[in-house]
Amino acid sequence: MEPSDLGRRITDALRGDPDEKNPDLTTHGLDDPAHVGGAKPSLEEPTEPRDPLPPRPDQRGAADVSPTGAPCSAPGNDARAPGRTQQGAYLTTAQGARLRDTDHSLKAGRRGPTLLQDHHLREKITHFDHERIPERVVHARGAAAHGRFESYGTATDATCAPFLAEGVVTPVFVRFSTVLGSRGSADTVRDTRGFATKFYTPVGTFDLVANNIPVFFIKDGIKFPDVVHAAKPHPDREIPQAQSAHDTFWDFVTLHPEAQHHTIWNMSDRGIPRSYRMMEGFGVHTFRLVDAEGGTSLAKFHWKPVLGVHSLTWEEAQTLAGADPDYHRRDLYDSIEAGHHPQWELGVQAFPDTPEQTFEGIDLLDPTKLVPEELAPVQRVGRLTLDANPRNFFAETEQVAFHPGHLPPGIDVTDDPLLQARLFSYLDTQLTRLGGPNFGEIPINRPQALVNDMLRDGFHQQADHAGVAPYKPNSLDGGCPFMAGPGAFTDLPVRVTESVKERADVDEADDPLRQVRLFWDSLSDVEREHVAGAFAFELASCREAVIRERQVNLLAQVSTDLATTVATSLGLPAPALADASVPDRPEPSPALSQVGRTWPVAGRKVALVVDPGHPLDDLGAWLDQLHAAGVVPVVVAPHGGTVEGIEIGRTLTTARSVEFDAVLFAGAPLTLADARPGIDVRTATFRESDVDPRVLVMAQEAWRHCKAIGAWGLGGEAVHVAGVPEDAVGVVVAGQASEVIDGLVEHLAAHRVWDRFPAVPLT
Ligand code: HDE
Repeated sequence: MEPSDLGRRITDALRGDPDEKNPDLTTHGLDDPAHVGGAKPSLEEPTEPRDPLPPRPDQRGAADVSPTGAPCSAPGNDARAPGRTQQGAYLTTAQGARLRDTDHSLKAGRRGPTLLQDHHLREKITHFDHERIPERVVHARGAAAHGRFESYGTATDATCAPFLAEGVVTPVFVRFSTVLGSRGSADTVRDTRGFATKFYTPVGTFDLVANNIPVFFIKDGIKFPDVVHAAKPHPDREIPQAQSAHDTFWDFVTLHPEAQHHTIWNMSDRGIPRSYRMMEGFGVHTFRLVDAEGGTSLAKFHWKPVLGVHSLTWEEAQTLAGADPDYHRRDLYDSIEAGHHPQWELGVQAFPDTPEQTFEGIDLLDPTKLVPEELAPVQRVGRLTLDANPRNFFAETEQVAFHPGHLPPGIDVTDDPLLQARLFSYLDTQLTRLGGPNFGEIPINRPQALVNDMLRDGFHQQADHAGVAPYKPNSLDGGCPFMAGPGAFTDLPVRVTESVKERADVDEADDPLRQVRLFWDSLSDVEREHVAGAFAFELASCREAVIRERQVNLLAQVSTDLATTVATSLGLPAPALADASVPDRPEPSPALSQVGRTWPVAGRKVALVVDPGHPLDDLGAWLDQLHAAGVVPVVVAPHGGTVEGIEIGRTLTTARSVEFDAVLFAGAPLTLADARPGIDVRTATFRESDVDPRVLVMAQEAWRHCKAIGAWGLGGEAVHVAGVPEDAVGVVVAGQASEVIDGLVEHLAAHRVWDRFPAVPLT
């Protein structure tokens, strides 16, 4: 089959209506425990043999392609389908022999020793003993989804990459991650996030292995082990987990001023995203695009979330790390399950490919620098939609292997020394992590392009190669495989300037803090306060005073107010240097701020607190109105079960306001028996006729975290007793539920009630 036919098949297969909502999942709250195949489990253990249940409707696995990229349904293809799910109704050994009992080992008598002869026991335990593979050395904690990328065709002048031609739909698999923590660490830690996308194009896989921060700590890949060693937990005690708030991290970034740019992004709200759905992505490096005539341009890739860029507050992030360490993973899964498919637009900043490889004085090969969007607009070239959850975490999310060297014709790398080192590292790391050189044949990693690579054998080989001549040229296999002409990936004849071999910094005159000032100057007052608070928190967690002092001295070259605020918090003298003495302050870039715009509210989570002790006849209508606005309501009640036939999503024991984007109070449940003084001593002072203290905490936290709050009926009482000012901005209290819901949704569009943060400018 020609690659174009293959592409068409894939496009056609994806043309169904994947955005169609799952009717079973839109009426009740999210987080419904996964019913396999949508069927409710029975109370009694089922005993009637039956085939395995189908997967859930929101799930999809790797495509049905052979280890060498051909669709399994292709005529004449004798390749095996990827291992799907369990087959048959009966438990078997790994060799398919049916088993009668898997609950008791074979013993000499009921109480006797276990027999070595028990091959089922040995097989079961031996396989279990080897179930784990090494976690990624960085980006170990992740969550992923399947989707599709639809190209607008607006990049065809710049690149001949076929997946960017107009109307082409390409299947994708996207993995989001944190960088520092282990596989089991919390999602909401302050860290950079990975945003890696595998485009399965018919002319070879393209991996865009991006982050949610547009710059990196270092300029040269040889320093990557250093920065990661410094940022990972201390080697003696292995603490702290998934945190940069410790001495070695700050020792490194203070001794490497070029790391300050990435660091201030981490200290900003970008370091604690609200959701993977609400993050930007950046390719960081500059790439080279090649058009159909061989003309080139330089380009930076951006992902722009349709829902906007939004973050948690630090207190929310900390609370969530305990209340729901899987917050981001759950959010991604739930939103896809509920039919709220996350979307991003792919954007490109394009620059002329000049010999200097600079733009407006910015070195495009320096990954510690960004190009402000105001100088080079981000042109939208296509739309990514994540529309299916993985069927199996290990098979897909854990085993997927990305590599910046997986490039289609039309996109090439540049000489950025960080990117050059990555081209080595990503192949190399999989050899250990995935156990050998054939990791590309694992179903999720299989290209959806025909593969004829002359690579042979090795551990875990899945392909059954025919022929005798895996070498070139040959005559024994009819000369196959042949070299391609048009449409092949071409190594561009890029000029390498005359030079001497040396280990040296590219530009010793570069001011590493210039763009740190750009970032600081571009933020709103409240965002700056968050940055100052984050520096103060992190540095206070360092034990060595010199590290704190070193960082404050660097901040003084960014902003006196920032340095003074942080120094005051740490009990250090204010550093001397004033802003005026800092010569070079680039024009601010408003695009770097998250505040001041409005966005679609689709998929935002809203708690609806109800009191089943009072009539709730209109509950269905309230939920309908919230669904119609596109938000996801979750009913919170004092106890579990149902009210008015509607499932209760959270009880007062399980709900915290930090989980939600806004909170509605339709009732004021009274203190219940399960709000016990043994858990929360405040309860001892509450009478049965008081509003339950957990309801008050919800209102107070939502207020402090500047969330929209709405109340009607007795819900107004909850807000009032909690001490939330009813006439304050972002608080909607009215007699009619519909009026309250409309008002709340309006506030949600700005994500947070920013005006509620007190105005204390840090300039
Ligand atoms: Fe990575 N990086 N990285 N990185 N990176 C890995 O590859 C590495 C860098 C990024 O979800 C590893 O398969 C070096 C920049 C993401 O599976 C490893 C250097 C950017 C992911 C590796 C960098 C990234 C990784 C670990 C400096 C943003 C997760 C496991 C020269 C543009 C991919 C693996 C996933 C993963 C090396 C710098 C993004 C060790 C040597 C800059 C999103 O190969």
